[in-house]
Amino acid sequence: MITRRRALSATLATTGVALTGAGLTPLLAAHARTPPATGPAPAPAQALDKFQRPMPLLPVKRPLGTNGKSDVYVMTMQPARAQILPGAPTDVLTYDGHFPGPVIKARTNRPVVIRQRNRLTVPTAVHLHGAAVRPDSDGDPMDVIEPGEDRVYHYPNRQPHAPLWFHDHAHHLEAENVYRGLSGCYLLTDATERSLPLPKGRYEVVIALRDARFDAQGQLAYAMGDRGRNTLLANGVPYPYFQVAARKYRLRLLNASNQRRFELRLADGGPLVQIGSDGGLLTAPHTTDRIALSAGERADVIVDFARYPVGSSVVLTNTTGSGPAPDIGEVLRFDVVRTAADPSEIPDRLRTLPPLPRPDAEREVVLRMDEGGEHPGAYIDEKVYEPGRVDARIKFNTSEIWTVTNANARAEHNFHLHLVQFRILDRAGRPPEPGESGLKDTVFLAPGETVRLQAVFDTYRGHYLYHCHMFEHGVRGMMATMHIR
Ligand SMILES: [Cu+2]
Repeated sequence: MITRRRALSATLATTGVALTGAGLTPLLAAHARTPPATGPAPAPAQALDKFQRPMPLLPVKRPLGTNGKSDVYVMTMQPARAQILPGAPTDVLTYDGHFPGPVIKARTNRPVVIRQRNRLTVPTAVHLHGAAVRPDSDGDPMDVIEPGEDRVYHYPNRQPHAPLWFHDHAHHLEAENVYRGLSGCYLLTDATERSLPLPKGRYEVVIALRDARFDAQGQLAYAMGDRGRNTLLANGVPYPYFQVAARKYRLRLLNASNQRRFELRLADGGPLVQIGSDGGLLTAPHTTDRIALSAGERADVIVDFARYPVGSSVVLTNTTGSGPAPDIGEVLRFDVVRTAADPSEIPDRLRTLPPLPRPDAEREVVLRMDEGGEHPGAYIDEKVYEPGRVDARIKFNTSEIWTVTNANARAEHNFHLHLVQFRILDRAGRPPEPGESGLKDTVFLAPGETVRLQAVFDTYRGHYLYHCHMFEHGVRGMMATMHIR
């Protein structure tokens, strides 16, 4: 570990990134080939004509083969140029050349093995968000793949179906690495999910949402904590349209933004039926007019476009977050272009969840960051993340209740536990909303808010992270380590 850490420190030194969270000075990493901004001022997002390009379907990655009982993949992290804006292509960092990355489809109890080849100029670490994996496959921030090296990650998939996603987690580099493109979806399915008559095939669509800021040359502009990322992308395209049939669709939504939270609605206030969240299906469908997604969260939503006449459109809107409404108020447009048979149904009961055991321990976690200042510190329990320091000691095969508080008056946070899917017991003293009553791995915390959650630590022992999933808060220090033993 010391050797790796020394190696990473050396790399970080050459890229101009300091190793301490509080005094972190973000400088352009070696891979950032963004030319100096000598042209006209960056075009505001509203200058982009909306709904001009189709939303692409994300490519599904095929396994190279099977190794006994595992699906074996080889994936290459490589620079690429993506046609995101009209005009010049944008330099991005990718898994396999795709922006955003490809989708991996996995099955419960069928392991996946991925050889990740780092052909970038920066260290990387791949974290499968929401998965229970051994520590050496969890993408620990200090356990990096150096440029030019390969690393094999083992994903046992011994957990129920869930919409997982993978992204970079290299210490102090993850925020910029993910921003430049290092994220992808990983859909884990099982017999429970497959037995349901939900929309499938072409009527099940992954939509990865995020924000970005582009400079005058059409390059991704990165600055820590930038609140000016006002261009919204769906599957890598700004403000696309998506042609649908007048029938039910299952939308697998991911918020892959560094910091931005979305509150998604149909422009006509039409119903959204939420059937799942981070850890898979809810126990029962929940009809709402609003889906809130903080950075890293997922939602599984049915929209019935049979409500709309063929030839009409409905815009998916966003009603929260920083930025001018013309930029951030609309996400994509659904165009209803044809009729189609619809044998799909939304069952009244989707799954059962095991009752929570009696807790063995309780602990409190406080998230806080400095509000204001050029390089605000960010803390868990008033401490900046220190690799190797154990902040929470947990007995294997026990269950704990964590009371997590956002101690800020203005800043939003969220909270992500590696390794486990947890249940939310209450939010601000009230039972969780139906949309967050299932299995979760990331939970939003409004300023001043407290959430109590319960997790069972019965899969793997070792060191795992817990942190704010607003990447730039994590980079500034809002991360900690739990040791399960
Ligand atoms: Cu935060």
